[in-house]
Amino acid sequence: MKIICLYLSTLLALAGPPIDIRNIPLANEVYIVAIDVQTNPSNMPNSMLWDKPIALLYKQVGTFDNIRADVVRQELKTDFDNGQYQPVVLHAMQNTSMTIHFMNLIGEGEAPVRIVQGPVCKECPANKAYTFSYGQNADQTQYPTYASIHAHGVSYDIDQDGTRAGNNLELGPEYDGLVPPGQSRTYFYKKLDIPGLWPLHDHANPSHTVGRGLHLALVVEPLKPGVQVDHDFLIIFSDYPDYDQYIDDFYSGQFIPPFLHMQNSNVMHAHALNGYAAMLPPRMQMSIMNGASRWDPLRTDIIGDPRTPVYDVTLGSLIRFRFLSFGSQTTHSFHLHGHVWWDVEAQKYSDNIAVPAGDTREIMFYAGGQPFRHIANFLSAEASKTRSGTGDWLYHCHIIPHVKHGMWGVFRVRDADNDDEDSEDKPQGIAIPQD
Ligand SMILES: [Cu+2]
Repeated sequence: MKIICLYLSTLLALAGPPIDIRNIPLANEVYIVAIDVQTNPSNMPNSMLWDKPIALLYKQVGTFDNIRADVVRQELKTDFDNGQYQPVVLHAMQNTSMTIHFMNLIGEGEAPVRIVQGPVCKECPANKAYTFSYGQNADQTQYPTYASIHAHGVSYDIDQDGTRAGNNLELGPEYDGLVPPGQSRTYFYKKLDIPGLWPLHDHANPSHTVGRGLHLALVVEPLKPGVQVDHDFLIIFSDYPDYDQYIDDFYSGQFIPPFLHMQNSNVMHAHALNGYAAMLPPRMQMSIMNGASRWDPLRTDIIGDPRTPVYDVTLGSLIRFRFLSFGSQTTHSFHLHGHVWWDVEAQKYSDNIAVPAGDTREIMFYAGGQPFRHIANFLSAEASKTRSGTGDWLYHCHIIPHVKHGMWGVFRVRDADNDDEDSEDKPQGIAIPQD
């Protein structure tokens, strides 16, 4: 353990930054680009990858003047590598409008091309090389590079739908909500009439793009203010399909390269929270290398914090979590150890809430304490703040394989009055080297 501690300060794992909606300024006119970025959103060391996956991402920018695809691409890549990437979150008041100027930069500039060796599924012929490429020269029939923004929950006219469907195109080209590479258009949502959290995503080629990151969130604040919370956290669930080729066969204690297990293995997806996946197999391997056991992959003191969000909150603070799932294949869930909340939809207390794909949920509770409820059948306000107390409480999706594939993190409850115990000096372990 002492040896591990020597490496503390230089090898801290970079946890993804939590999204607190209270910190996102209100805006009713924004500029957003879509772009392809070759990056590694997991903690899988790059040496274990055939090639880094290509994420397809939105990025909010100040203006389209002098915008350069390669600059935007590099900024996103740097953010990802530094653990600073955040999905786009728009924030506006109820009954206002929203104007999104949208530019499709997918494939523009020095666009990445990704070669995948070997099959990605049992049905795929062995040794077939797959090429993902984007841009004007890409195979438009296989990987179209058109992009759009399709909004849930807001009021808009049919030509703002971001979707090519039915007879709409017969009305004219302006009714085509899709944007070719290098071009732009404006989406106008005339009224954000229903408060809450809404998903927005690409609808040009959603089966290819949404799982790879082409999604964002819109939070519409109610005109009548609700409960004042100390933190208003947002978690976006997603699952990158490009890790399918990595076999889930680490439990012998050694990672087996994927080309040795091309067929008949359980495939591994990267199940991500706010864009990052904290896969367990590399952490198990690192745990063993750091002198611990393969039962220790969740430990910060051995391997550092995960790349997924780590929530650092004070005991008794009132927390709202909002969830949005872009799961491409299944529902995800949020289970938090040591805490319960009132599940409005299920009309019961719960410590696990399912979030179906394309849907949203929200919960409220006191950190380390009781659930929050608008009725007075609980303990006094002060007493309700403590129930389980301080500590690093694990949170994770309760579809258990998704934990292994990255969908977990730490909800860190500190005692504000006890700085010694909760100091920053706790061991952080040796993080997984990215290369
Ligand atoms: Cu899940």
